[in-house]
Amino acid sequence: MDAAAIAAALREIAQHLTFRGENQFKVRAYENGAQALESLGEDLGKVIAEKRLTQVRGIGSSLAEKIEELHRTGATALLDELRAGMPPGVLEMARLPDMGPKKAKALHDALGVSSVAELEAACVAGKVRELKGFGQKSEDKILAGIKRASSQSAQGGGGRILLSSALGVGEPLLAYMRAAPAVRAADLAGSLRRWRETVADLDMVVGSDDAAAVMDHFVAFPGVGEVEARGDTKCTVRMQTGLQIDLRVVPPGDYATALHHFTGSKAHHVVIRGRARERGLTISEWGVERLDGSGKLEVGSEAALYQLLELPFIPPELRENEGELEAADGGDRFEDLVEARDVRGLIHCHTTYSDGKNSVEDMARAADALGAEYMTITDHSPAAAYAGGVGLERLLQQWDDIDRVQPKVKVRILRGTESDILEDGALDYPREVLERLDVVIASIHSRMKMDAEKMTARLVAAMRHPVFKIWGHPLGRRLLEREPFGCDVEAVLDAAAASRAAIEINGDPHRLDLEPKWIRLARARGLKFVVSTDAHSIEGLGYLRYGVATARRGGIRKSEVLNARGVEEFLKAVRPAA
Ligand code: DGT
Ligand code: CA
Ligand code: CA
Ligand code: ZN
Repeated sequence: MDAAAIAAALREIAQHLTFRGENQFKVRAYENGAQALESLGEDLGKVIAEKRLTQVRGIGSSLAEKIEELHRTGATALLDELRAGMPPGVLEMARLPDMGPKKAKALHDALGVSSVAELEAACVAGKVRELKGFGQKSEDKILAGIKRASSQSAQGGGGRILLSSALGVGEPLLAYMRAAPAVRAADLAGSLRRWRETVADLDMVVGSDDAAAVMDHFVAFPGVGEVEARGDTKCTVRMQTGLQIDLRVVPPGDYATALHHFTGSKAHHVVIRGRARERGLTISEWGVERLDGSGKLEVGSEAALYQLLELPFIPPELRENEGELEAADGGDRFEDLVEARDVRGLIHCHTTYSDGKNSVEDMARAADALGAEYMTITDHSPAAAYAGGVGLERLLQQWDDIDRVQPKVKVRILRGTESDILEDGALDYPREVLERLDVVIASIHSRMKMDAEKMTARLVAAMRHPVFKIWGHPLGRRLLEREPFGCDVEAVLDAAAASRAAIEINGDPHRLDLEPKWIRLARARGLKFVVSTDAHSIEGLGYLRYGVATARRGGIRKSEVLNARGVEEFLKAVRPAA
């Protein structure tokens, strides 16, 4: 079995374990292992042979054993046993949107359906609506979900991977390519350069006078499995993990226009090309030409390209035709979009007090090394028991710990919590405890499947609490795993605006929540934001860049980001007792 197939097997194990209601840490361990394999970037066989598997981040010793077994024999007893207990078709049902293991199992038990096709037939025959706890509405929803899933797989939607996994391959590849003597300029392009949350493949553009030499170097990149196509200017390879990489090599003079073309998006290009024609120009992947046939224009940069169209430079994160061109027409220059260097405080950090991997001291030292002015220690509250929610006594201990560590570091350590928004909209911890904290992030971690009306009421009620200051990972999505939960987002944003709560832009690459389309509506209401890491380890502090990119995609300006301000101003805006 190759790395991609083993990753799929590990994900299947994770789904079975979820199905069985096993401990979330165990489930997460398999998911992390799968992700580690997908972004391995080198030959798995070699890693195993050199006994380096446990050195890969996300792979512990027991997981390493299973991976070796799968690699060697193509099977593992655990998965065989799990499959015997649960037909694969039912697992597939569980993967439908809004379904999940519990519902799939209930349908399997009640109707005897063991595949998506059988489930669809049962819905069409009206059998689901007759079941206790289901009804007409859920029957319609299931049918809609089946439709959505099948159209997604028709578009190859199943093949997308997380941005962070793609960067795990793309960044080493970029460094490798730039080191080649024939390479004059190189960049990653496509959805990755636009910082989309998931990508289908990697795209790279290289400027060079010697395309053959560039391609020879490219196909020798460690981890390349197959060369799928190779021409004079284009080359496509597939990594052993299954990830496809498209390379385009152009003469250095064409570099800017080629990079622009391969950055996309297609939707942005459609509008840009229309504007070019209005100005007597035509833009294609080959460059910019005059419509009168007088030849190609020299375009030295993307900014110059936009200038030809009387537009300001539009940052790649915004190139989706989701309002950026209208904004430009309205006079927006996009110059003050938030940048990583604007961020002064690392927000939403977990420690070993709850489910983090590192101590308060380790996290603070790491924040120092990153040059942060302040950080918030915001571990889980007691209701999040599965994540080691911190009881009152331990919370007091943590405050002592912070006092002990503070003199040793430059970064100002703020006391906080990630307080669970309970089912009725109450916040976890008594109010007098919350008021003694510097920062409260309020998030939902449980009961995410309540109907949209109830969820809206729950959130609106939570936002009425005077201590509600930051709405953590707002819609609870987990990319490629879980849809955002249903609620009337606009009504909730109205409530946030009324209570002057800030919106978190969560940088965990599995979340990237709130997403750009809602960020734009939040901005329109004058809401403020915190760009967070949701770090559960020292490495997790590096998630800031994903938060910043997501904020930029939503058009967020430096002035709208509370943690781009000094600590006193930040506290004035978020302190629960203020
Ligand atoms: P992905 O790969 O689905 O995550 O998204 P992209 O945007 O990376 O799409 P991809 O890899 O198919 O193409 C990379 C860029 O190349 C795309 O953003 C724009 C450009 N491009 C590719 N095909 C076309 C096309 O048919 N028309 C236009 N105008 N541009 C294209
Ligand atoms: Ca792509
Ligand atoms: Ca591509
Ligand atoms: Zn959380």
